[in-house]
Parts: sequence; C-alpha cells; structure tokens
Amino acid sequence: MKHLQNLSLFACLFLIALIPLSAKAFPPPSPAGGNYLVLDGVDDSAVLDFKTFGVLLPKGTDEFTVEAWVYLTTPPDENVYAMILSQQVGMRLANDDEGWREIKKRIKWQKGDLFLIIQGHITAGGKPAGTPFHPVALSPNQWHHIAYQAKGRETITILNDLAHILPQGTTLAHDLSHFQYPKDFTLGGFGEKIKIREDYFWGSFAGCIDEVRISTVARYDVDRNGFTPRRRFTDDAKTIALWHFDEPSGTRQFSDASGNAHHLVGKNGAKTGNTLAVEPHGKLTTTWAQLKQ
Ligand SMILES: [Ca+2]
Repeated sequence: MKHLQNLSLFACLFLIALIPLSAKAFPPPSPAGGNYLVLDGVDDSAVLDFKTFGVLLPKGTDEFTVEAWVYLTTPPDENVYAMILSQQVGMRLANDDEGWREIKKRIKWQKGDLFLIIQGHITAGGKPAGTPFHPVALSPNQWHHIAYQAKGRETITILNDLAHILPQGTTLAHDLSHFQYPKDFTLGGFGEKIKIREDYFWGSFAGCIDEVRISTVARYDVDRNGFTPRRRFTDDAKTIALWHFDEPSGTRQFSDASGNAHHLVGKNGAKTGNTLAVEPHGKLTTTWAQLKQ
C-alpha cells in the first residue's frame, strides 16, 4: 500500500513537472490568433529574396509603421543579438550583460528581461547611418506587440502600450549597398551567425513571431490609452505587406495577405505552428492513464 501511495505521489510530481514544460515549450496563440511562425533560434528564418523583391518601402518613405507580435522563448548568448526583423528597419534583442548597467538604471528593467533595440537605416550627410535608438526592456515567454513608426517630426519605438518618441523625422534608406549582412527582408535572423565586431554577432531569434505588417502610414496614436492592437491586423491601401502565419501547421511558405505577393520562404526549418498542433494535452492524458495502470 505504501508503495502505491509513493507511486501516486511520484505520478503527481511527474505531472506537475510536465505542465510547466508544456506551457514553456508551446506558446499560446498571439492576440492576433491562429498559427504563428516558429523559429528554433539556431538557423531558422523567413526570407523575402532581395534580388527578386528589392526593398519593401519605396525611395523617400518618411511615413511608415513596421510591426509584429513576438514571443521569445530562449535568450541569445551574451555576445549575440537575436535578430527579429531586418532590412530598412532592424529589430533585435540583446541579452543582459555588463554593458547595459547604465541603461538598466534608466528604464523599467527586471532580471531576465532583454533589451529591444529598433533602428531605421537612413542616409545622413550622404553616408549610411542608423537612427538613434532607445532600448526598452522585453520579458521572455510572453507575447509583445512591437512597432517602429514615423510621421512628420516624430519617430516612435513602441512596446505594447509603451512609446518612446524621438523628436525627429526618419526617411528610410532604399540603397542597401553598404550592408555588411544580407539585404533580404528577414524574420528571425540570417540563417547563420554574422560577425559584427570582435567576438560579437548578429544571430537568430528563438521563439515565435506572428502578424507582421509593413505600412506606409503611422498607425498608432500613442497619446491614447491602451493603443496595443488586440485582434488580427487588416490590410488597406497603405499596407505594403501583411503576414498572418495562419497557414496549416508545418507550412514553410507564408503568404502575403496584402495582395502584393510578398510571400516569405521559411528557411532551415522555419514553419507555422501553434499550441494545438503538438497536442500537449493529448500527451498528458496518455501519460496519466499509463501511470494509473
Ligand atoms: Ca497568426
């Protein structure tokens, strides 16, 4: 009898251990719903080939929004930037290391958070440059809406309902010939680590991305309370590209819902998925039944 009690106790402990593992391994759907893009953080990426498509936003674009829902599962190494999105706008995450000590004091940062950095590529004085950036703290294992938008004399970095306004306009560069890394529009990195300076790299993003939209309009009124979008994005005349990632689980081509045929290609295993696709509940039920026998 004692043996049986121990067995039950063991079964319960085993289940308790399993539940958080499932929750961690398979994020819930984003607020946009449906499937999402799953990236392993090793070499997965979704790519729009530069040779075919060029840059997404045309020459002279000074009003735009580039946005996505992101869910980081595994932070990058200390000397690696996890690349979320790249081309005329770059979105990346940096790990917590000593170099961020001063920044941490100035922003709402807590242990385990990463630093979200968003920059636009511009031409300043005839030379390629990046816009000044304001790092914001981003927690792993939850969905965040991130956006970069410009209009008139304001360029804004958005993380959920938080907005950091840079009081200057941004006209995005359309000539990327100076790029040290691939010119393709990418989500999740470049499929390989790219050295940017001694022992420092652009790397891959581990987690999920959903609902990416590129627009030639500033979409968010950040003076309003609670401007975070809560449902699936729609497309309109100002939408250049929109990916819902709602294809059936396991799909490796992601269609552009804007009608502009910017269909992304999943490289090295990047595919659509969601919580239900892996049926963690089914597995738990089976395990429970087996343990009770
Ligand atoms: Ca989706």
